[in-house]
Amino acid sequence: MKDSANLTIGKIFYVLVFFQFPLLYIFHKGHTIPFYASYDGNYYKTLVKELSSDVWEFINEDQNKLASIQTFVMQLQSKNEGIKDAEEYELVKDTISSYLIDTALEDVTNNIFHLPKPEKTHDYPENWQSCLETPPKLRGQLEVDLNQTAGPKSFSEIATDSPALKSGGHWSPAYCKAKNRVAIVIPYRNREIHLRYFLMYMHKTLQRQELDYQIFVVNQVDDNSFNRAKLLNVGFVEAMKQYDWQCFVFHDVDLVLENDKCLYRCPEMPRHISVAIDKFKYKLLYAAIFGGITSMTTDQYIQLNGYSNLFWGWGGEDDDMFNRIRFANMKILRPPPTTARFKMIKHDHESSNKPNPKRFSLLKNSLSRMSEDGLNSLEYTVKAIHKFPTHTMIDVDLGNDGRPKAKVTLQQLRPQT
Ligand code: UD2
Ligand code: MN
Repeated sequence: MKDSANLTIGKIFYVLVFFQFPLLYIFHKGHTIPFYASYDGNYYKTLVKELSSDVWEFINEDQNKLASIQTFVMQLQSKNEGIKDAEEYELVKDTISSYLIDTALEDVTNNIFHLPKPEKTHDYPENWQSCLETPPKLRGQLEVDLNQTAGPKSFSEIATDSPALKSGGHWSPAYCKAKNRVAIVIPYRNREIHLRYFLMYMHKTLQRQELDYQIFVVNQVDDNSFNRAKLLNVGFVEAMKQYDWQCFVFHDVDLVLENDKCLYRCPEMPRHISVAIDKFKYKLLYAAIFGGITSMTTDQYIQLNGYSNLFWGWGGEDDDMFNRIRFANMKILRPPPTTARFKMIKHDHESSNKPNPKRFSLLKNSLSRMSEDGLNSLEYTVKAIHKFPTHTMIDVDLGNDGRPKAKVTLQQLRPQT
């Protein structure tokens, strides 16, 4: 035992000395920041190489951008004497960085997506009293059991429990003007049990929150890999065709809120809502997490050009949205973990939603894709819109031009009734 341990330590040492240390040395050397007493014509190249990989990709992709950065840097140069110290170096780097991000965002603004007019708008009487800031019927911590032997209630039982539901799973308070008109968008394929648990608990909760809300289930009916982010874009556009929503909550079907004091409203900045989940011991997985449940105002979503359409399979689409928000200089808010508590239904990953091997390379160019990959490049075919009593289900074909195929047949993907 002892000998083999020594041998292993020896091997590690060997690897470190002969491979790792020289590499570290070279790597370190290559990144030494040169300080110039005065500028020479090439210094911007060194600076630009120090920028984040997002920005770097962005420059590489667009020769016009490269030319405009050169001009921009020349202007900086003519105004200054030279880079005196590390602090100044960082300052110039930041200036170039924000210049680049601003140019990218200009593209987003130029390509802005135009929404269709909704079929119908809200019709509360003008003189109606607004609902209270703190809805009076909230209960706080709730009993949620996602593992019932008899399974969740049926769709018709759920509808019977909420008699005031209007067609398509729309509800609004009949006694005050809701503070927010909220579309809940669920990316979906073949998870009927999850959907029933979700509806069985969430309708009651959202009603106690006194929201004007509707549940949109966006059902991917083609046989390509699952594309959560593109489904969310489809949900956004299709919901906006129906009603003048102000606020969007993008919601995994397998999460159920355990405390109704966590209000599904849209505050002034994009929000990550699924802060504390039982599966992760009610702790945030990592600081930049933006998966699970998020909310954004209609305007914010348009400004961000929605989600990317290019993430086929599991993972990365949420981090890409995190990057977009960061680039747009928005902040991410989170409700307190004491109320933003969720239970997650236990599940495996579907073979039609395998981890996407391209997610890492896609995430390197979030910034350069932002202005052209999203709402303004969205293409899909709606196959059917079902206005069930408990929810609106939008069957959508996301397209199949060379996209990875799921390893299941279309028949298997159809929801069971
Ligand atoms: C995590 C994120 C999720 C998303 C995903 C990566 C949390 C809590 N969740 O979820 O938001 O970023 O990683 O893509 O951080 N779905 C179906 N049918 C399928 C596959 C997926 O309906 O065949 C829907 C469903 O709404 C599900 C969601 O997509 O909740 C996310 O998929 P998942 O639950 O399999 O992935 P998970 O739990 O790792
Ligand atoms: Mn899940």
